[in-house]
Formats: sequence, C-alpha cells, structure tokens
Amino acid sequence: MSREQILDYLEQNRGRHVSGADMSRTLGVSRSAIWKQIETLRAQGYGITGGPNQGYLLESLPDLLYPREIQKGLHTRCFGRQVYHLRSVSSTNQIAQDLGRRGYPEGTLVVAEEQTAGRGRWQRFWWSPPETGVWLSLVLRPQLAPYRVPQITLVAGVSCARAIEDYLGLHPGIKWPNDIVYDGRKLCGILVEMEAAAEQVHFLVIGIGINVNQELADFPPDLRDAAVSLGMIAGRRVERLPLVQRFLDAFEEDYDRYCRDGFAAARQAWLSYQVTLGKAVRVQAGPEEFTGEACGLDDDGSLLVRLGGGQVRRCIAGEVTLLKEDGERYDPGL
Ligand code: BT5
Repeated sequence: MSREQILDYLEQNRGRHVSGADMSRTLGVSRSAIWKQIETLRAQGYGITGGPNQGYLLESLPDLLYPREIQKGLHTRCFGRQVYHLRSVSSTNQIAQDLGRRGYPEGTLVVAEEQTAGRGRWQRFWWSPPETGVWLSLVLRPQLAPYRVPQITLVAGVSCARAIEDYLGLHPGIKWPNDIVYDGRKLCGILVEMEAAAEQVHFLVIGIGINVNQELADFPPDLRDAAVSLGMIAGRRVERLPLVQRFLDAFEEDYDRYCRDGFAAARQAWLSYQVTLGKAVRVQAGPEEFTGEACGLDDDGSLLVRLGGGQVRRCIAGEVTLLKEDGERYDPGL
C-alpha cells in the first residue's frame, strides 16, 4: 500500500469522512499503517482531519508543486511526465543540466519551491523566494542546429504569455528576447542553456521563473521598480499549480509545432505579445553597444534595429533596454 493509494482513496471520497476500517479493508492494510501514512501526508501539507476512530476527511491540498498534483491536471504527451520536486535547491537549471547529461528523457521537469542561487543570463542572479513563484526547468532534446536555439527562447516566451493570459485573462507583453513584462515591469524570465556539438544540440535546459505571490515589499529594493508578480497585478492570491499545468500544456503544443513546422507560427504569436518593436532601444550584444529603433523581428527570430543612418542591424542575442525618446531609460533595471 502506498501513500498515493491512501490519497487517491481520500480524494475519491472528497467531502465525506471515510472510516479507517473501510480504508483498511479496501486497501488491505492495518489501520495503524494507514494512520502512520496519514501523519506523513499531513506533514507534507495535506489538510486531513479526523483520526483512526472518527474517520478521515481530506479538506485541502497543499499549496506546493508536488509531482502528483502537477501531473493530475496535465494533458501533455511528455512534458512533466517525470517530475523532480525540491523544497530548496541552488538552481533548477543546474539540476536539469545534470539530468540531461545523465540521459534523462525529453520533458523531464525539475521544479523547486525555492532557489538559493537562481540564475539569469550572463551569471546574473534570479531572485526565487520560497513558495511564492514558479521556478522550473525542462530538459529538451530537439533535433536542432545550435544556431536555431535562440528561437526556442521566443517559443517558450509565447507559451508562457499564453498560459498567463488563458489562466488570468491578463495580456502580458514580451520584451525581446526573453522577458515577460506587465506595464514595463518584469514578471517572468527565461533562461535557455544548451549542450551541443558544432552541428547538433545534445540537449537543452529551459528555465522559467514566474513571480506569482510576492508583494511589492517582499522584493529586494533594487527590483522594486522593475519587477512585479501576478498576485500584485490580479490583486489576489494566485494558485501556482494551474499555472504550471497550463504552461506545460501550452509549451508542449508550441514546441511540437515548432519542431514539426518551423518558427513561423511562434513568430506570428510572438508579434501579438511583443512590446519592443517601434521603440527606441539600446542593444548590448557582446562587447558592442548601439542604439536605434527596433523595427522588426526577422523570420529567424533576430531583432532588427534601424540605426541613425538608416542601416538595419540584426541581433541574434543580446540585452535590450527600451529608451524614451530623449534617450533616458524607459524600463529601469530590465
Ligand atoms: C532572466 O535572466 O530573466 C532569466 C531568469 C530565469 C530564471 C529561471 S527560474 C528557474 C530556472 N532556474 C534558474 O536558475 N534560472 C531559471 P536575465 O534576463 O539575465 O535577467 C536577470 C535580471 O532580472 C537580474 O539581473 C535582475 O535585475 C532581474 N531579476 C532577478 N530576479 C528577478 C525576479 N524574481 N523578478 C524580476 N526580475 C528579477
């Protein structure tokens, strides 16, 4: 008998007390064994009232991203079919990279309640406090040449924006390449890391961080002007589980389409969320820096920037700062 079976049993009988004796008969174990497992479930955050003599009642599920709870509402073929859940971890991307190297299959998911060394691009830090955000990473194994990998960032951004929109009815923006924003504040960041040989990607790790239930005062002072959470926008507490499920459903669908048909559909969807085009931008691409007007998204996902002299530059990767007309920063910290 597993804890899982007890939970299933309680769940099938949601809303009424089930007697320890009935459970013991149905599951073929002693009442004291059941009681022990119930204690463990309580320690995991399941709200179960009652005892061996009164019967048990499942009143609430934990507000934690347990694999079982994630998987119950998933419609995916392979994303999230193997889930590693951690209370606290340095970085889910780091764990997923380990799993990728050890041959774990496409769709393997690592999700944490807290990251102590969450990472952004170029060794930057990603603030990931306990139980208030979605911090997850997926292992992917696309048949892809490395030069196309930046497109996956855009695909994941679209899926994330779509999941947020479907779930909460908000229309977030995407700032090229990888930030999901709302009113100029960063809601979500995406970090794609790869292991590849010259011609072929071995595997990718896609890391997504979404701020969900932090309050403004919770944010470190240097992020307060530049960041926001879904709870702050919605004006209420937002459940994380459905968001994770919707993201995984949406991303698998978008990723499958991308692998099958190429980038065109994702590009079209990206354009419906983007907040970069038509704006004055400063671009940092490696050691180079230039300013201009973001004037288009190329067919391959590169940002097109028209420089002062009219010449158009393509950027495959880089950091974009949106500028006001007068050249001041438009979105501080982003
Ligand atoms: C990103 O980098 O936006 C990618 C963030 C990816 C985070 C996920 S969480 C799960 C997975 N595991 C990881 O270790 N990482 C991934 P970048 O564009 O470089 O932005 C980083 C910058 O965003 C920082 O320098 C801060 O200014 C800002 N920042 C940090 N934490 C933030 C937060 N929680 N909300 C909004 N902005 C934040």
